[in-house]
Amino acid sequence: MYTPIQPLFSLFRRLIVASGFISLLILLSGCSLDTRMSTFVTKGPVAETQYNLFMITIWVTFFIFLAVGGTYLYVVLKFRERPGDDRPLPTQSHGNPLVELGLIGVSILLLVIIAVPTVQGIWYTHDTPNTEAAKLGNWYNGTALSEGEEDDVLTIRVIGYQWWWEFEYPQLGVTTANEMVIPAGKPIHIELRSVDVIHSFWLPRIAGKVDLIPGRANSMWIQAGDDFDQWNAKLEKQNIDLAEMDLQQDYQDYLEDEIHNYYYGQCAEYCGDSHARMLFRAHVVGDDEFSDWIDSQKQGHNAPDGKSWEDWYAAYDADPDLLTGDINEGLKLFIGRGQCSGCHAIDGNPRTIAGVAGPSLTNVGERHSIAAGWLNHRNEDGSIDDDLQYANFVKWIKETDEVKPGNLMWWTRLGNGLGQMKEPLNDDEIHKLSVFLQTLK
Ligand code: HEC
Ligand SMILES: [Cu+2]
Repeated sequence: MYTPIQPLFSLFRRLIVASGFISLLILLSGCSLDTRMSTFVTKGPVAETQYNLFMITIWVTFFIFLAVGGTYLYVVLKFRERPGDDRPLPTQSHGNPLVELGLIGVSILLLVIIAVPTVQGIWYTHDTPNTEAAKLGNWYNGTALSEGEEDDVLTIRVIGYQWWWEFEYPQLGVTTANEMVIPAGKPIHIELRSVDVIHSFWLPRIAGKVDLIPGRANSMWIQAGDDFDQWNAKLEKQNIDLAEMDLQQDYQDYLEDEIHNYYYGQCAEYCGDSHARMLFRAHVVGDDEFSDWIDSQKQGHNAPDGKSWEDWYAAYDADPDLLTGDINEGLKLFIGRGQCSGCHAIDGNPRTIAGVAGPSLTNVGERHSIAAGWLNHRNEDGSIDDDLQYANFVKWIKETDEVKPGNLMWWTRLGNGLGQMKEPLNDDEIHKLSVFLQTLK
């Protein structure tokens, strides 16, 4: 006997096969969760808390999916009409207090299961922990710490610009751009500001995103890797015989092997033309390396040829033509015809601006990328590929507008952007500027 239901069933069957296939594809495409911007392989307590909450939610919703979908499938298959079937329609009923109250009860229970860790997670990720070990005075061993800030945790002020990032370390008096250097295993307080539009700070492996909103001070905290107590607590849970171990040494090994690394971040809120090219990096290092980096950053740069800045500028003011060689020529272009120093600070050099029209170029030769992470010159082993770095500087100065469409080094209201130059920089000048920039380390 033909019923109009039958074609529906064969459609249904085909749909099941197709969706099974698609699910398999999705599963396979997700095989590698361990990518550099994965939120599944977390490196630190904030990201871990967020990951755990995500998994709890996934399991609860998966359970609901199975329960509802399973019941549905069971009923549809079991009570479907078969050929030659002449069972009468079952008695129709409506309303069953027991079932309805039961379902309400189960729904509330499931929501509570999600709500409790959510609220706990919100509390935990809101306030930067100020543990004894995290206090600046207890681990920072360089010379830059301001007085009276020994008991504070490290603060980094992150300022969003279209389409790059500024990182200020107010307690240590250092400013850098696009690549932040942070110590492993320490909570770090992050202040988020924006000078133009809304951006969003996102370092997937270390912490979820928080927006930078103009006229508003947002904050969050991040931490790369566990601190000693967190690490220790995890070992205890695994019932490892701690007496056998040199705990301090093993903790240091854990930081070095698993946490010290180069992490990839990204602006996660659409902010205009080059939003997709507004990346950043976090270089996670040990206490000593961090302290050395701060000191070198603070010291800034010397003049070329081992001169003091006083001598170099005296020579420059007397007769710039006597300062020869690519590096001198590059610096002359930087403060002269190129107008670079009108937008870029290089700490140490007294005639670069202290303003912030563009990223600080102090130690730009040490960064593993330029143009806010868009042009990379980092080797697998963490060193810098010098040839590539040179090529990237050339490319950036020469084709600024093509590398990052709309960027403010090219198009600027100040009228001194590279796109407004009457006579554009020629290849020889770009070569000299690039050689000079490479010496900034
Ligand atoms: C009108 C201001 C302005 C001028 C003039 C200017 N820049 Fe820039 N510069 C910027 C801005 C803004 C950025 C960030 C662009 C971006 O990533 O969106 C930048 C980025 C850079 C970067 C990449 C830094 C990093 O770490 O990502 C380098 C290198 C650089 N400029 C070099 C130069 C040189 C060399 C000159 C002179 C020939 C110059 N700039 C002139 C504003 C300026
Ligand atoms: Cu953006």
